[in-house]
Amino acid sequence: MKLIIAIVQDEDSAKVLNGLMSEGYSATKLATTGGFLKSGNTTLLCGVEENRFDHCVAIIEKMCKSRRQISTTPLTMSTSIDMVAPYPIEVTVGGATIFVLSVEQFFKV
Ligand code: 2BA
Repeated sequence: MKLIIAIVQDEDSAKVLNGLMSEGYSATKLATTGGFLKSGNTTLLCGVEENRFDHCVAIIEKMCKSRRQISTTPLTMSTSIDMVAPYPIEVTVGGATIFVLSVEQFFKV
């Protein structure tokens, strides 16, 4: 069994979950925050048997879009006095960021 940890954008999370549920997968949704943009995203935990792994990842890939976002990350300027100025930068976020772990044991009690 594999554990898929998928970080997706909030806008895509309902579609991904519906896609997974309708194909018989189980998933857990966590409300998370991206370290760079400091804005909300969604982390999905999904345990799948190895023979269904590719199918499960394909559903996540299909339902997630990449989007451009503007971040106003504070930029510290070194002058005689330290100044922090907002500096807009554009980044591309997602589709999905996926980590895959091998599961040693899985059971319910
Ligand atoms: P955030 O950390 O908010 O990052 C949002 C987007 O900002 C990233 O999109 C990337 O395009 C950009 N970005 C992130 N860190 C950057 C940096 N140090 N310098 C310049 N640009 C940077 P994605 O790569 O698609 O990541 C989307 C979200 O997935 C991230 O949100 C984070 O929550 C998670 N993530 C991505 N890579 C990760 C990793 N290696 N470990 C843990 N979480 C990760």
